[in-house]
Amino acid sequence: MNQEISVSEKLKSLLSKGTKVVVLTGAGISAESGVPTFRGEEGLWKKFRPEELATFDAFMANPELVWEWYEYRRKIIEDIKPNPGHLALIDFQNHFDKFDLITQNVDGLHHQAGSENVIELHGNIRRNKCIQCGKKYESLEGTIEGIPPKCPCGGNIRPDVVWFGEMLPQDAINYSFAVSQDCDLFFSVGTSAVVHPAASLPLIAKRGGAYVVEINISPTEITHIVDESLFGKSGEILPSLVKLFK
Ligand code: BJW
Ligand code: ZN
Repeated sequence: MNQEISVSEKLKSLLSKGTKVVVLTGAGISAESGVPTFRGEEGLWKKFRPEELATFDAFMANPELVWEWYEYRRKIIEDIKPNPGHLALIDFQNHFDKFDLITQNVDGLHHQAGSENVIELHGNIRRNKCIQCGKKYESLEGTIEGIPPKCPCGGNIRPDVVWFGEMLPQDAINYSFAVSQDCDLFFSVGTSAVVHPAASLPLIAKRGGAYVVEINISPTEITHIVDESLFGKSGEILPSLVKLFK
C-alpha cells in the first residue's frame, strides 16, 4: 500500500538531494518479509532466553544448542525476500548525494534488495567464523562436519554475528558514529533502540544537530527525544516518503 502520509514541512524540506542522510534499521524493517523481531509479543525472545543463546558463554557452555538455534533461524530466512521498505531505501540511495545505511540486522536483506555499502553492525547470520583462528566462512565448505562444524584448526565454527558482551566491528561502529554525528537527517527505522551502542546513534545525530525521525509501529525508548515519529509499518511509510521526492 502506497498511501499519502502526513509529515511536517520541515521533513518535506529536508527531503532534497543535498541533505546528508543516515538510516539506521532494526528487525522491524524485515518483519514484513517474515523475519521474526526479537522483542515484543511476537518476538523471538518471548520463546528463548537471550542469555542462553546470544552470548559467547552460552556457545561455550552448549555449542550444539546455540548452533541448532542459528540453524533454525537460518531456515526461517532461507526463502525470504526484501519488502517495499528495503526497496524504498534504494530510492533513498539514488536520490541523496550523501546517504549511509546502517543496519543492526543480520539477515542480509538490504544487500539482497540492492543497497550498496551497507554497514552491518551485528554481523551476518549467513556467514560463520572459527572461534580459534578467526577464519571467516561464507559457506561451510572446508569445514569438518558436526554440530557445530569444526575448522581444520580444531576450533568450533560459530555464526559471524555479534553477541551480548562482544565488541562490534571497530570500523563499522567508528564510521557509524562519524556519519551520525555529521548528518542533517537521521531515520531510526524498526528498532526498539535498546541495544547499545547502536541505540546511541540517534542520540549522537540529535546532539550533532540532525533532524531525527523515527519510523515504527509503536513508541520506543527514543520516541521522547526524536523530532518526529511516523507510526506505521516501514514497508508502507518508507515508500510514501519516496513519493514525496520522486
Ligand atoms: C516495526 C515493524 C514494522 C515491528 N515496521 N517497525 C549501554 C547501556 C546499557 C547496556 C549496554 C550499553 N553498552 C553496551 C551495553 C550492553 C549490551 C546492551 O546494549 N544491552 C542492553 C540490551 C541493555 N550491548 C552489547 O553487549 C553490545 N556490545 C558492546 O557493547 O560491546 C562493548 C562491550 C564489550 C564488553 C563489555 C562491555 C561493553 C553487543 C550487542 C549485540 C546485539 N546482538 C543481537 C543479536 C545478534 C545475533 C542474532 O541475531 O542472534 O542483535 S541482540 C538483538 O537486538 C540483535 C538486534 O540487532 C538487536 C536490536 O534489536 P532490534 O533490531 O531493535 O529489534 P527489536 O525486536 O528489539 O525491535 C523491533 C522493533 O521493530 C520494535 O520496536 C517494533 O515495534 C518494530 N516493528 N514491525 C516498523 N513492520
Ligand atoms: Zn580455525
